[in-house]
Amino acid sequence: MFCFQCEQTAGCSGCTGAQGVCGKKEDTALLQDELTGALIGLARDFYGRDHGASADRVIIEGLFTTITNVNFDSEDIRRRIDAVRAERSRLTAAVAGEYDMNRLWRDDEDIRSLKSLILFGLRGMAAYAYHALVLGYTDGEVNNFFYKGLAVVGGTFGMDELLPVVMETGKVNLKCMELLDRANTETYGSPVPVTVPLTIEKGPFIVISGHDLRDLQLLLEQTRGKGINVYTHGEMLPAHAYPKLKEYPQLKGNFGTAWQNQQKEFKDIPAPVLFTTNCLMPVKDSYRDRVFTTEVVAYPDMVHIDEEKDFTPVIEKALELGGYAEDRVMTGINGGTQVTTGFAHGAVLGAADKVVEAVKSGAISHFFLVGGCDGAKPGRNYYTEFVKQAPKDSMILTLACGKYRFNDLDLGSIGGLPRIMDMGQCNDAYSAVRVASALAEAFGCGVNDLPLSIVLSWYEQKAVCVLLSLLSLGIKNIYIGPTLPAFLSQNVLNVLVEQFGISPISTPEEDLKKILNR
Ligand code: SF4
Ligand code: SF3
Repeated sequence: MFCFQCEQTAGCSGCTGAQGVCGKKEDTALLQDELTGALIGLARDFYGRDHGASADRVIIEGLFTTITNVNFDSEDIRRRIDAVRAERSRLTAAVAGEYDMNRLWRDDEDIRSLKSLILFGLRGMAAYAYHALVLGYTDGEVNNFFYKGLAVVGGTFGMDELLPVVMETGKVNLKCMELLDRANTETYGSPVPVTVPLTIEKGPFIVISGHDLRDLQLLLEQTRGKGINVYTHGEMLPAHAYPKLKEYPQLKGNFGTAWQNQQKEFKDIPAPVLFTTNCLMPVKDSYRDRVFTTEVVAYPDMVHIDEEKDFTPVIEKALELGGYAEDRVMTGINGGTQVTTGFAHGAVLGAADKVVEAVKSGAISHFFLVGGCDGAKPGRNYYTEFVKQAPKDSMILTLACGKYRFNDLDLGSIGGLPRIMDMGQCNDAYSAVRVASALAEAFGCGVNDLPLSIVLSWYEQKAVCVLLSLLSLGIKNIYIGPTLPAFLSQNVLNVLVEQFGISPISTPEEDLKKILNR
């Protein structure tokens, strides 16, 4: 096997051998390559031609399946490969062959680097397109681009031809995040700031993890009046802010911290855990009888909830396990007992006058967007330290699961606004873009001229597409860590440094000094 798509890749260069660092086994990795090669074949057939909604869905699901920590189930991936082939032969006599991913992995390193940016970006974007799709929202431009992007990955192109497609991936992903924002806010209302307790009340409960709001809503419907409480985990936390979700009284709070702590936090948990997306880690024996998956998430021998969305097995498990006997006060990484969320574009722009006034009066000196994925590497303390050391008159905007490093800190407020504002999931980077553009407009300058710095943490492929979206907007001087992607070749990195001023993180002290003296 060869895989280097995520931040924890072996030796910062690539996972090979019998198993990846994430626990993905070689046979699963090879099947994921086969699935991707089959998708490229389908895309080559249909790029620029009429393709129906079912082909779109096969592509979106197939790409989503191969994101890090989503699907460990070879059987399931085999079924998906069959589905791609069936779709192809249903639509046409296959014109182009399937693609052998080894050609990509063995390609010239600059070509491989640019194609990887496109492919991994498409995988991240597919997850967002999927969440929008299940709420009934699709976009022709977004769907068409999956075909174009995949066809390009399977084609023969030089650096000059690939670079614009890399940027286009970012541009189209912005559109896709906007689509998902519309799907989420039109379905569940515009997020409002809320305080979310970390205490787990006594009695039966269910923990739901991942990004899919629709799964949460269906679960809340089915647990109505059953005496079962529901707690979010990981990227599901921002769901508390959506008016139509927060009105369910049994949606009580948030369990645990970011994904990489799950094997510790789920040990002997007296409740089932439902995974709607990444990040699922290899399941330990201490809780393997209580892990449920749905959507494209799968793990061998775990109960999978199919498209009918009958959550009865999860509900029965919650009743059987019974939860804690007494309320249990839990804390975040820094000892806080509650967190806040809901500062999406609607809420922040609703307070735009206050924000602009605070900047003009000098009460706010700087905005930092510190967010992205969390992960297990020790270097990620950087983000906690960065936020702690940021000047007291600066605001911290955050999003995605990286926020668990510091979201339980009480850093006070400025002009009635809390200094840490959680904008939501990784896809809510769209909110950050909206807020940045509105500020730029209010101050009559460009986004790069704002007192705003972006400090990203990355782990998997959604972070790749979000980064490409920010670059496609011309946003410069982004800091990225904890390490640079293994799939950036030196030449491609040079382009990103020259054109966009991308920097790897160093130490919080040094980076803050650089940023504030700029
Ligand atoms: Fe390795 Fe990451 Fe690929 Fe898993 S997803 S095999 S950890 S590079
Ligand atoms: Fe986290 Fe897996 Fe990326 Fe949506 S849940 S951000 S790592």
